[in-house]
Amino acid sequence: MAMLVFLATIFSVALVSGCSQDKDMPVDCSDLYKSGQTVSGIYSIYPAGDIPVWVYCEMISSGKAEDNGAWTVIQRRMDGTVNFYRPWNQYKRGFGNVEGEYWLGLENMYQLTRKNKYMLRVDLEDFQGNKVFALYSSFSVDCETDGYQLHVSGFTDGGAGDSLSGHNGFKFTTFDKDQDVPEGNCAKQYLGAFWYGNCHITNPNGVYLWGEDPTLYAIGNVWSSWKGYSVGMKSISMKIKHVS
Ligand SMILES: [Ca+2]
Repeated sequence: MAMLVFLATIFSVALVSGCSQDKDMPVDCSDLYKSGQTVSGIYSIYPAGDIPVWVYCEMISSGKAEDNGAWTVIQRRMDGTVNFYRPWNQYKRGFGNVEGEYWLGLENMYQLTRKNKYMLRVDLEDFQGNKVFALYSSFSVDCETDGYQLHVSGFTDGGAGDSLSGHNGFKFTTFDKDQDVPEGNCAKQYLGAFWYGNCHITNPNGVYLWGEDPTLYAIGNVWSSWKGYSVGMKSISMKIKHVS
């Protein structure tokens, strides 16, 4: 029995990913763009240098400077087809459908942002077809043993207001891993998974609400600085761009 417990301990330790593995250069959508892949679509990238990860790349080469470049989509909701109420291991590894709704995975986000600087853009659309965005000049995620803590700063308003800076410095919480501020679990309370503080200003991985529902306060995929806590987004996507 003692040996079984010992083995189980070893096994659980081995499942936690390290913080500073030395691997090859990470490859993201920016690298693809530089190599001539200038069309938006699905590509495989190598955030950790060895294992391919499918991702949607938004390649934008016209318009304003803030739009241009190669954006690696790390989170996307668009039609409610994927369940985002999931456990820690799935948020760590990533899930969903890269052609539609998906989460790239916290470990991939950490691997991407630990070696290079990234900016973050959050695009939002409501069910009336209004589109806004929020831009952040710096985005990174710490390693798993640091709770995949979020670092986000440098807000520029694209009409959405700032619902994310208030999440800066918080660790990631799922229903089965509580790293938030309150005694309870914000993921359980608001049916999502996020860098919850006490608890949230935005809940992009919350329930797909299909619009406004005041009876379902703050559990939807809301961005409160734009539409409050009762209006779910038709689409929300988070994307990062390598900046030099
Ligand atoms: Ca808690």
